[in-house]
Amino acid sequence: MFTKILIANRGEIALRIIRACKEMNIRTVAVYSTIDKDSLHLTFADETVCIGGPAPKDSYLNIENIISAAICTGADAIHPGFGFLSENSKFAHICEECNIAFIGPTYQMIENMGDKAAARKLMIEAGVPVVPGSNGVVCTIHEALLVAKEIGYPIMIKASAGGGGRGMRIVFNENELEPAFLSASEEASLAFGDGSMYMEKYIQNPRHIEFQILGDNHGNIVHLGERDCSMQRRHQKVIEESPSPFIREDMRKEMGKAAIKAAQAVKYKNAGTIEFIVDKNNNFYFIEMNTRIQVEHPVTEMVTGIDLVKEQIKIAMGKKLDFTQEDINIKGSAIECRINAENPSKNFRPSPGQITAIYFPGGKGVRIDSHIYQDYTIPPTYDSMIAKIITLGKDRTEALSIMKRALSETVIEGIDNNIEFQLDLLHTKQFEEGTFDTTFIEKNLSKILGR
Ligand code: MV4
Repeated sequence: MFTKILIANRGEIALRIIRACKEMNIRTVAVYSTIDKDSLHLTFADETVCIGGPAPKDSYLNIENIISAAICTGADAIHPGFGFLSENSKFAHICEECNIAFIGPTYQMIENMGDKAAARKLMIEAGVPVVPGSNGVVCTIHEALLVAKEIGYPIMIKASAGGGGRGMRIVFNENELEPAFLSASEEASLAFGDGSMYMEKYIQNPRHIEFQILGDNHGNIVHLGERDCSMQRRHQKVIEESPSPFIREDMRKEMGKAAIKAAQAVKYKNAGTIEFIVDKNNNFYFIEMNTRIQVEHPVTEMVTGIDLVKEQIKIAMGKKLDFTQEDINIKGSAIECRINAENPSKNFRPSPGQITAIYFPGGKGVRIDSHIYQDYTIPPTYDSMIAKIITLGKDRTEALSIMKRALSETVIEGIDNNIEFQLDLLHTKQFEEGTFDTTFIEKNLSKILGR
């Protein structure tokens, strides 16, 4: 049993984790950078430790300082949240060696799934549908040309060490292949210290559907349904929802089975996400696995009633899952809108600064996950997400009407934000009908902004 958990993160996810700990009677240690000295996660935690300067590499990415803070405060475990060190296998390994539980999968799993070409190869071997493409890494131009000839253009070249849209190139014909391969590999070398590339057929206008997985240390693995994350801009999700408006029950069953198979193939432990892309003909393909709790986890919590962060902690303590796949029921429909300090009409330019007035909505079916408060100053140093507004309705129509009502009640003054943009998105025909894909915002930006 853990008696004290250190939260190696900041912002709303740090609050989210502290809240779970409090309800479980576990003491908490908040760590912070100097620029976060007035952050709410410090107020909520039992103890606080400053771990360095504002730059992530000096604090939230500083492994030595975080481990020292854990040892000094006698923490049994570290919850990494998302971003920062959450998918850093070296960090997870060091925690293990220091006898501090890392609340997440083993460092080997993080490493295996972080290598996207290796993950793809593993899924092919496990019989999980993947996009037609290379069997693992492609080492030479010669090999790349052969693979491309076999699967047909357009193709996508992806960095093994990339993920989340980084280090990718679309190639439309043979002439483009060599320069694209070389420049992408060069870029990946510089960015990730690893220039390995793999290839996939390019799926046009895909939808992004991900399955939430939980696995315990006793071999039990369940899925908690899907999240539709197709409403995104430049690989940043903007609205997420569960269930997906376009997936029918038979397809959900089939994708859920594939997601479980994928997680079983790596004997997955703790919370994870299997990402699929879905094409126009409803073919689905595994693309990546995320080995962390995700920003959009609340929509799954709303429709399943399961507290994912508490489950993560219980799993890390060695407890068995106390429900089976049959026990999991998806009830109602949940939508999450990410509220960012940014100006959508100025190319989504970040808008840090002081919040001068704030009012968050309430009422039936509304959940707010946020760390901001009156007079808080949003630092320019980190992500611009300042709140998540999540609504739950008996069906999608109700969840949507609650969201429109909730967003229209919200007041955030002193900084620019994307609330009006979110309202405009919710009122588009494509969102109302659930017919959007991952290219929707980029293709319709001027229309959405001009509403
Ligand atoms: C693709 C694809 C089309 N074909 N792979 C982008 C993020 C990364 N997780 C994978 N991504 C994509 N991979 C093939 N073979 C299109 C995307 C993609 C995308 C995927 C999910 C959500 C949003 C996206 C936006 C643009 C491109």
